[in-house]
Amino acid sequence: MSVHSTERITVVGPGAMGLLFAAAFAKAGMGVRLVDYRPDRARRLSERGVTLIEKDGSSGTYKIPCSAGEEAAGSSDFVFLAVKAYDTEKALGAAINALSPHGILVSLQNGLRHVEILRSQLPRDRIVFGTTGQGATRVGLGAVRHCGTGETLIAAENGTEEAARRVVCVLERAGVSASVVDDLGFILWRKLLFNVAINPVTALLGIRNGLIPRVRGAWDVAVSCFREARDVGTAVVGPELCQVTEDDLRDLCEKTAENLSSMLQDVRNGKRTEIEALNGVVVEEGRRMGKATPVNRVVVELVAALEEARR
Ligand code: KPL
Repeated sequence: MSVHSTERITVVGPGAMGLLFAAAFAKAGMGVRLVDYRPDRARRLSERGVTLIEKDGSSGTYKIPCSAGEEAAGSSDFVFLAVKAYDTEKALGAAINALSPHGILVSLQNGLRHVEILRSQLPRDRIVFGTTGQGATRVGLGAVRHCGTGETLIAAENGTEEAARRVVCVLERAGVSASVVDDLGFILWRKLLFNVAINPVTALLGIRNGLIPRVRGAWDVAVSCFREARDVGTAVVGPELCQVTEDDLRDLCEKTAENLSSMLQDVRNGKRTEIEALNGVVVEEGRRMGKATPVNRVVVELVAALEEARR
């Protein structure tokens, strides 16, 4: 299927992932703009452009118009929502505002709860959900380092098959390889298993993803979080989640070895983390399903304490 070369894309949120995708679209010559809720930062980003440092160390700077939202109104065939799970509600107005009448909202966010929030505001066939294992580290205002390539999966559900295929085409034109899969619950949980293992351990120890499998204590805690989450997830989405193994976790740590996880970046930048949307959700769902999650519970407490101590 071909994607029309004039498709217009908006990326909401100039964090590491938003910058990575926006720069990839711009590099491929696609029409992309950024939305940032802070007008002062939006102006500076427009002036400076977005710098993408590739895995081989080469870099390019791309001029990408960035605004607080108003100029993007009604203009976009695809709006990529690239904000933290806890900012979903806050960013949704700007995202919906940027959509053209038949535009598609795309969310590759971490966690589970954003699904219901987005579905409460837009018809199901206007939203495409997915997950991405891309590793991106923000290295200053408007600058991002591409630190690894985990898989990007796009869910096609009843009514979104065509939209999902179009999203994959757009991503692939930008050099992001992606596949369509048919089980949203499965891929969200699969990604959650990786996030609950990698993110808090890297944030608490201050290490890159690649060190986790090489440091015994780090690996043990990561695997405990992973196993508890898989136990809960299996009860929620079904036994196929057992196919996700510790080898897959190790593989993602290796593919994103040089990355600073999003949670470690948040801690270092004194920002709120996604701990509640990740390990916190595993604890909540565990309670609901009658499954014990002691390690995830401790990890939630520790990351919350770290956030508080750094404030
Ligand atoms: O999703 C990520 C994150 O940091 O939030 C991974 C895939 C773990 C990459 O660091």
